[in-house]
Amino acid sequence: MIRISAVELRRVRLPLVHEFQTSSHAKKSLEHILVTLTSDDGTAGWGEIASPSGPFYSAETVESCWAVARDHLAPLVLDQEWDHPAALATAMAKVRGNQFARAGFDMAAWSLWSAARSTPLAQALGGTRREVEAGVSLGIEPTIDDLLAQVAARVGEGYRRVKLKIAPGWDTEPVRAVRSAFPSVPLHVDANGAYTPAHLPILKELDALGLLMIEQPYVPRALVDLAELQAGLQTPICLDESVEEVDDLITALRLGSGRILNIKVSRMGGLTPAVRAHDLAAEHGVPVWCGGMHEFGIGRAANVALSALPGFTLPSDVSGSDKYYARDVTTEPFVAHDGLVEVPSAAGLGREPDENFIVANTTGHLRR
Ligand code: OSB
Ligand code: MG
Repeated sequence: MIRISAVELRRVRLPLVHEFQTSSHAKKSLEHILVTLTSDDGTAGWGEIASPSGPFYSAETVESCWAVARDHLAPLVLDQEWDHPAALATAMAKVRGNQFARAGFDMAAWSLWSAARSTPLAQALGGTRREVEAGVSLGIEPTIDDLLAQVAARVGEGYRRVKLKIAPGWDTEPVRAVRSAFPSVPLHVDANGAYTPAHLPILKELDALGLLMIEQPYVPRALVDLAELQAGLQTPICLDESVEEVDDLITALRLGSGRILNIKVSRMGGLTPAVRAHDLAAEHGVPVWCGGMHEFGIGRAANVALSALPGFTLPSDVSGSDKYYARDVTTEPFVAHDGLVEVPSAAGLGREPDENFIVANTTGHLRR
């Protein structure tokens, strides 16, 4: 049995190398919370709470995550004995919602558990790949020329597919421009819930552009409307914000609200539910890929390990660290070569936190 004797939370702020804008929010820097769980025998596990600062992607914020982590998750984890991360995740599921906050703790539990068993995290999760295919997610740019320059740079670096953020007013025109400049690049769009059934004519135009998928066209809970939309489109709908719980996926599969699933460790509350979503999607023949929240190296290690599972048959949003940060929180960054990211083969997370760099960028710290 494992017993956690210390929990540490650190808020760390890093500037993005390139400002990122979606239909729901814009950001120049990120503040994520690093979670360290230390067991009785001194083994440490690291996790990352990757919530955006404002409640525009999900209901969570850095402040809400900090409060829930400090007042609910840390005491709960210090009180438990567990033999597998799934057992701790079951205990933490007493906390409703707050997936980003729970994900940081669940990730740290998996990291600790796999390190204690001298097993690479990917293998502990059931991963089978040695490298994963990386796609890139491009924000809304000031002009179409700026967007084309971004696409050219990323395609030049070898990324396997390009995802474009869209919003009403920034959709068919930029997508057509990218499509005609890069006719053979696998392309998909992500609306972050910005459209409604009233926008059907635009969605039909996008449907004719040969996209891999249209990600989250409607608001998260519009599962019935999404099913109606999917029935009238050739292009698969990919669900992101709609699936916060495995039960949301059960509903979406029953209704036919989409044909592809973006699994985000953060959005679903950790690696434990992410693996369950992967297994359920696989049973239904639904391809999955791993989405990102601009994670630092700790959360990125979890994303890369998860992407090694067999159902992740589409390129994931696991770009190299350099696409986001001049310097990462791990001593070794993640690197994409020819659109592939190597799955760490060392025990545990496979990346070491760069403690000096973390301390230098810490904006808040607590130990329990
Ligand atoms: O919808 O996938 C999204 C970033 C912030 C909020 C929402 C999303 C994203 C991304 C980032 O697309 C992808 C990445 O981490 O590379
Ligand atoms: Mg998305």
